[in-house]
Parts: sequence; structure tokens; C-alpha cells
Amino acid sequence: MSGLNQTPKGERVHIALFGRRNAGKSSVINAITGQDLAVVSDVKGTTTDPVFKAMELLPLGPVTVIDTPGLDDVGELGRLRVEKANDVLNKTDIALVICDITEGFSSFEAGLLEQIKKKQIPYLIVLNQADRYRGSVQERIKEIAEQTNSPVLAVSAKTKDGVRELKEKIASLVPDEEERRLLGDLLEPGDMVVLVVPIDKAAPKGRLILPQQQAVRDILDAGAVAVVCQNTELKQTLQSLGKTPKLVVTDSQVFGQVAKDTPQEIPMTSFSILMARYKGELPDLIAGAKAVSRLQDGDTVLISEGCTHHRQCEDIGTVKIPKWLREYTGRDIRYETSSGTEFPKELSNYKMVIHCGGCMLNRREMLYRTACCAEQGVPIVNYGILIACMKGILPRCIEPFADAMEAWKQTCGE
Ligand SMILES: Nc1nc2c(ncn2[C@@H]2O[C@H](COP(=O)(O)OP(=O)(O)O)[C@@H](O)[C@H]2O)c(=O)[nH]1
Ligand SMILES: [Mg+2]
Repeated sequence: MSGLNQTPKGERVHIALFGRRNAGKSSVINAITGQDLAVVSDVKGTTTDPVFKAMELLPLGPVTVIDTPGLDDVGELGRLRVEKANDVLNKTDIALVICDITEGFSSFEAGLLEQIKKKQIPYLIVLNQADRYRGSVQERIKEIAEQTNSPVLAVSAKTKDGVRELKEKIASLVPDEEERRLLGDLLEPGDMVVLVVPIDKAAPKGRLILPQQQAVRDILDAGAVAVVCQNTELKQTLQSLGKTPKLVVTDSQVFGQVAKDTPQEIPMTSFSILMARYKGELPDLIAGAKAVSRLQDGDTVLISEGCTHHRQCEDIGTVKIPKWLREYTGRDIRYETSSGTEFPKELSNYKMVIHCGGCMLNRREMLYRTACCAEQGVPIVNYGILIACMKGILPRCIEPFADAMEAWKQTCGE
């Protein structure tokens, strides 16, 4: 269990359970994890907010299980719950639709299924409370599978019948995405990468932040060598290496100085550009950077951060970026902010969205946010790309990535 909390939330497969109140969603979670984590209640509608739980789910490994409130509630509270559950769908990798086997599949579940299918989320219909069913469970499975044209499984959260099969089925649903790497795909064994990590007031005490840790790990996984130094030591470090590094990766905040201190022939990029590529589509974000030069006085810009309690980004989003944008554009821009799992649905009032690197969000969520922006015609860019753009060094930072260079030439390079 000790390794459990060490897989960052943004890296875990997110499994969400949906269904009517009292179908047994919370009970099923308890049954598959073998732990009493979720609130089970005889009173309808106890769970009011989606509950996110990190856990080890064999044979799958570390996952985040999301217990959603019952969705069939009426009235104001019910509507709120439905909305929240829809938000959950935007970060769901695998959806389980839980129904009471006796009650079966109604138009309510059908509506839910439609949403899930529209978002192309792998899913499974789980008929729970099989211990209470009076007829043939096998017949019931067949009937509902035909009715829904979907994979169906029966379980009893109470007796644990079918629970092992359910866990195996969930594991088989994990999307087989090509494995994405932060930077390992750019490296050969034996390559050297210099990571520039400034230690300033904003740096957390006693540790490195997530993108830095992940970069070190990915370099090691590639059989390459990571050299970590502060920006103040970069020049000297490069001189003493005895070998030309394959890449220099720097924190965005010291971009300017690092670009100066890194000889032109050494490819250079930033942690946030690596993260943008890892979590989303780099070319889309590059295209978004162009919007900066079109900003006018009085325009509103949304600054969106993926984390709520990791304060290290705060100062960048609320203080530094507005200040730099003011200097760069000379415009009087208005800012609104969003943070955590909240992302506004209505974006048309914003001239652009400036997003953090998204190290706390999963790729599905980042792609969803990018798609929301695209749908409403609002350009989106992230911190690192914006900063590089304002400092005029964006082309250099994306040189290692052909598709991003192409997007740059097509849009920003005009
Ligand atoms: N007999 C039986 N009761 C169950 C089963 N699963 C859940 N329940 C009961 O159904 C009620 C609602 O369960 P709960 O997990 O809170 O449902 P939720 O609202 O979907 O999260 C509780 O009283 C549970 O004990 C099951 O497999 N068999
Ligand atoms: Mg519940």
C-alpha cells in the first residue's frame, strides 16, 4: 500500500461509476476494492458530490475510482448532481453503468449510455444485486445485452459473486493508447539531458515539482543520463560536461537567461512544453499563442489552473502572467480564473484561455478542455508556450518537435 499514493493523480486510469441512487454504486466500489471506502446508505441520495479515491485495483494497478451521486434526483439538487456527473464524464477513462438487476435498464440509463457513447468512453453495464434476483441471472444478462447492444455483467456487491470477473473486465477495457513519453522518445541510451531547475522563493521546500521528477524518471527509463543544475550554474555545467547534451530542459521562468547560456547548436525546450506535448496536442496550443498579439484593451482572458492546493503555480497565474502580458501587449486586459477540476462551460466571453501545464490533470481532461475551446472558437495556450512566445524564443523551444514547428510556421510565424 505504501506505493499507492505515489502515482500522480493525472497518471491514473480514472474509473467512474454512474447509475440511479441505490443501484449499489458505492457498494460495488467497496466490493472491487475490498475496502470500505465509499459511503453505502439505505437512505436515498447520501452522496452529493462525486468522490475521488486513489486505490490499487488488481489486475490493473493504481487507479482513481470516482463514485458519483445518484443521477435520477429531481429538483434543484438533482440538476446540480447531474451536472457534476457530466463533469466527471469529461475525465473518465472507463465508465461503469450500475443498475439494479431487478429494476433493469430504463430510459434513464439509456440517456446516460448515450452520453458515454458520444464521448467514446469504454464502458460496461453492471447488473448489481444479483443475489436478490428471482429469475435466471444468465437470461437477464442476455436480455439486457440485447436491449442495449452493450457488454453486460452481473455481480452481487453483497456476496461478491462476479466481482473478480468484473475487475478483470475493467482491466481489459483500459484504452490501449500508444504509450506517451514526456521526453524519453527523444532520447537514445547514453544521451545526456541537462535539466535546469531554479531554486527561488516559489520552489517548494525540500523537493522537486512533479514535471521535474517525471522528467528525471523518464530520462532514466530511456537509459539516458540526467544532469540537474540551477540556472546560475548552467554555463559552468555545460562547459564541464565533456560532451554535448542531447537537450537542455528549463523551467519557463528562467527561459531568457537559459536561452542565452545554451549554445545555439544545443536543442532546448521547457518543462511546460514537454508537459503540453505529453498531456495534450502541442500544435493546438502553439496555434493558440497567436491570439496574444490580437488582444485589445478591455478583453477578458481566462487563466485556468489544474490544481487547487499546489500553490507553486499560483503566483505565476495570478501575478506574473498578467504582469508580463501587460508589458508584452501594452493592453489593459481583464482576467478571470478557474482552478481544480472546474472548467467553465461557457467560454465565448473570453478572448483566449491561458492554461497551466496540467500536471495534475489527466490527458483526457486536457484534451477535453482544448476541445471545448476549439468548439467555441476560443484560442487556448499554456503557461510555458505563452512565456516562450512573449520572450520571442518559442521557435527555439519547439525545434525538437516537427509537428509543433509546422504549426508555428503556419500560424504564429506569419
Ligand atoms: N442484497 C443486496 N443489496 C445491495 C447490494 N448492493 C448494494 N446493496 C444495498 O443497496 C443499498 C444502496 O447501496 P449503495 O451502495 O449505497 O447504492 P448507491 O446509491 O448506488 O451508491 C444499500 O442498502 C446496500 O446495502 C447487493 O449486491 N445485494
Ligand atoms: Mg452511493
